[in-house]
Amino acid sequence: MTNELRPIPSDFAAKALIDDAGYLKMYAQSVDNPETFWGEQGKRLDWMKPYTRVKNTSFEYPDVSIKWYEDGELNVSANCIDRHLATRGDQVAIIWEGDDPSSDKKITYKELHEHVCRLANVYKELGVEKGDRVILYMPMIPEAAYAMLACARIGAVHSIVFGGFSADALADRVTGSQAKLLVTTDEGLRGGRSVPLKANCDKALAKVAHDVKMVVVQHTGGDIAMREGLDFWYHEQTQKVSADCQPEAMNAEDPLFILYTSGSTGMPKGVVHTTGGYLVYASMTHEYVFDHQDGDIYWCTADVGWVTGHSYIVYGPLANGATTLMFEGVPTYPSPSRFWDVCEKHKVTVFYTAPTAIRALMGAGEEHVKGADLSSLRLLGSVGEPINPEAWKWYDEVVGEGRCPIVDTWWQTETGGILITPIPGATETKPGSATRPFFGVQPVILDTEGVVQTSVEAEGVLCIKDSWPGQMRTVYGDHERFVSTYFETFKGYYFTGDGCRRDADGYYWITGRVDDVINVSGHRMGTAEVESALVAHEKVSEAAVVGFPHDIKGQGIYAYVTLMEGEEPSEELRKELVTWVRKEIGPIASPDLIQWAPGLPKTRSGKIMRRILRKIAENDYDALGDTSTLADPSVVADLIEHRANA
Ligand code: 6R9
Repeated sequence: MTNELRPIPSDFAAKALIDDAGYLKMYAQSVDNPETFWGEQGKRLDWMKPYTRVKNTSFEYPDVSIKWYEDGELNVSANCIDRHLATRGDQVAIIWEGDDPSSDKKITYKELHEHVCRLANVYKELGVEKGDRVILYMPMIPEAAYAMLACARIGAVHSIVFGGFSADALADRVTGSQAKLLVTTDEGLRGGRSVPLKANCDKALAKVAHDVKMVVVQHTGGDIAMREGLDFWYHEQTQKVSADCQPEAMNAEDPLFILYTSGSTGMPKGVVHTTGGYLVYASMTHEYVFDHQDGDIYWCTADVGWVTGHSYIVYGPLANGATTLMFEGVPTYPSPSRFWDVCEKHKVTVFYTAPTAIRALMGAGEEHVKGADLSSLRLLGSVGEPINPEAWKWYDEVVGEGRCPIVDTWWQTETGGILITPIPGATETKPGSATRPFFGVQPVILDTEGVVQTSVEAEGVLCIKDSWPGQMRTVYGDHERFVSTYFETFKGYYFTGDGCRRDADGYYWITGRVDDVINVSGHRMGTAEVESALVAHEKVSEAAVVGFPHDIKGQGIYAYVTLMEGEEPSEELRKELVTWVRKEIGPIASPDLIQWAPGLPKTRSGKIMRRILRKIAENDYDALGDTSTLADPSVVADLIEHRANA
């Protein structure tokens, strides 16, 4: 890892929002006097009823409680749309670029207002009320943003299920949230292939006990079944209602959305974000991290099914009156030039993507970048997993032509917005480091015993001391799980689940998860989830899943499978299990490698020793460590001998 500081490109620095002295001054204010600092920042939004109390938070186990702006009232959709109408009504709010390079459209703030109001009125007609949950199962089309904002407008709580998740995973989330309504499309389109979203919804609802209505956007025109009296076409219903809908006054602490994410144990948990603090934080981070200025064409390539899409495609940019680009397709269709062609076509100025995409495009060759005119670009961002220095340098030199700062932004579904990141006009960067904390964020490194590391250079687990406004408030329906997952291990701190190193300059380097969560192409996957999908198959007796280094995906999924008595391993069964996991969870959970394991290394008390399984998957046999506590040490030799290979 290189330690050399990269200076801020001078043309960028000359026009940037703040410089290093500005950052240091604001950072000091933010931690010395959070009440005043966040009280001021709250004013970036329009409030229907002003707040008088800014911060009321405690990380003290077990009485964890997080409230920001708690007596204020506001509406998120009014802040993302209505307040811009007077000054930016005819400015483009959303640029949509379809999967097919010949399809695109532009939606102004005025048009956005009408679309969102109409859909909000449709929701109301279908019986959706303040506080009700609405599930969105959508491709990357503008209607996905309308559907989110329409929920916010009437105070309904949206929960987006990524379009790549299976019908079974969707059913779990519909039941878990007791949603009244599902919003979807006939089909999605990705890389020229259609994705049967409505058909998946039909399959999912067959497993759901309560009645759920559907609003269906006609996107591809594909053939689908509509249930009489329960399924409604978006284009028909929105024409029947008024184009105006008064935004509901919401308390700052009313929930805005639920987003399911994988954890180290059990099934995915519903992360709950609320209204006021979340939007203040999404707006502020979008402005400072992306140096947002009038005239920017901002493109975040994430999917709205992930938190990055929530905070940095929709809520942050629109709260700031930005022009945000939404892309339906994939980086490699119709060719590996697609990202760069889109940058040229729409004159993108700020580009935010994931290391996995950078590595894949780097592998495709420089010529795909060189063919496009990227002179509009001025800032590049990265998110989702640690970016390896080689990919960082390629991004810097080949895409950014040495002219664009790179912001490597570390954050999580739980944090609502970016916590550790360079501020592009202020922070000199180092390839592979997320650098310094954002305003109000106090990172702390602890050793595994929970001792705070006070020296500048330190390594351990990453925790955060004290709250920031964008923080999640609870796990939907299970506050105890929230408290025990994030606040029990290291008392008094928010535990991130990530390992981290702090160097002599005080820069933070995220080293990856320290729990049983793996990061596949920037997507979080709980090993427990994949294991429980595998053991649900009738021929599987036991399964243990770990991550292993993968050139493009960052981590791949390695599964050790023990079969039921009498079952024989075969290539056919291997394929069957992969298909099975795709059906249970979705393609992103497909095991890359399956090893048939007659036995798994266990302690005498029956606990699977994952440390050993990880080392075997990583091909790192010298570091197996102590195996003497195993109930049967001979299983290790067998596993090593039969290690699976790609
Ligand atoms: C925003 C998002 C969160 C986990 C997180 C960490 C990893 C995200 C990173 C990064 C190193 C970065 N992660 N950004 N690791 N450098 N810049 O990705 O949320 O899907 O919840 O994942 O992703 O391990 O804990 P989420």
